[in-house]
Amino acid sequence: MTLTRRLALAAVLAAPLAAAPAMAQTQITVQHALPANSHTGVGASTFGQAFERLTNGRYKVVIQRNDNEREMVESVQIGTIDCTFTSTGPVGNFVPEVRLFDVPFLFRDATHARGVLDGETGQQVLARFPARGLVGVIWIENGFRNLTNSRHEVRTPADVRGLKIRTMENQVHMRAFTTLGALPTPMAFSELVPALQQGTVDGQENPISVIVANNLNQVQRYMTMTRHVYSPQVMICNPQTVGRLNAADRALFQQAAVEAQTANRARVTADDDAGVAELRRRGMTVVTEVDTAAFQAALAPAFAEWERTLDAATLRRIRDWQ
Ligand code: EAX
Repeated sequence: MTLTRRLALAAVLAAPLAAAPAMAQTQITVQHALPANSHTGVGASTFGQAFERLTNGRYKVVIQRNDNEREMVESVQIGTIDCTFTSTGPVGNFVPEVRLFDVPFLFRDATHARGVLDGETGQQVLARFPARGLVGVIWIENGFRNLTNSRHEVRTPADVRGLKIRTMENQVHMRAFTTLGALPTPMAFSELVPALQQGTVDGQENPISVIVANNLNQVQRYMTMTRHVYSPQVMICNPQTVGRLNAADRALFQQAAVEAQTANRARVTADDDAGVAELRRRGMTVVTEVDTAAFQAALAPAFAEWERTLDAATLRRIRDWQ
């Protein structure tokens, strides 16, 4: 069902009465969160266009939006959709090794993060997906996350204390906010805007790319450039979907994924470059001066815990990456 083979309508209409080889077209359904005009939407549509082009239309890629990332991963696992482009937010609940990359202040900058994910460590973590009934195809990204809220300017860790913050359904992020004295409330992205409107939570944290694409400035007054954690995204597919591709098509599939990665990262970089000015233009108060060392120091008990509960050797290898 996930990979429906159907006769292309054009081939049927054009077919002469005598038997002619009809072009069989295979459909692949890809879901992603966020609007089409966002880094994630651009990544997914680039993948779709590239794979259709590279296979001369033997495949049709259908792109759908779904702002519940846990649900998308579950759908890929059971095979009701073929692939998803998702943040790692909920993915550690399926593939625990992914949690390594959710540790705050682990990556210095985008070059560091992209280098680690495209290198040996990133590939080793993708290799853990099949044991969980998933295929990790390629790392794409959300970017560095920043804190927004509707109460007051946040400059120091003390300013975070007592804020009700929506987090993703992610143990590592929740632990970080608890350690800072905030009250983390995990929920799907689809529930975020209503929760901010109703005041169920005071704030949230997301990369500029997400804040701009979803107009979160309409429900949040203050943003602080905490860049407290790099937020990877990953393209995940159903094992049977990938397994049905022959070797040549598998290579084209990967090539299309690389094109998606390039487009996605370029958009995140552009959004980050233009984002502060854009959000100020939309009326947000943006704090750019942040005492990063103070936030890192405030997280010391959580870092000590992650050294014990996550793979300490790999964390060290990631930090040492040059
Ligand atoms: O993947 O849930 C989140 O905050 C994510 O960053 C967002 O949906 C994009």
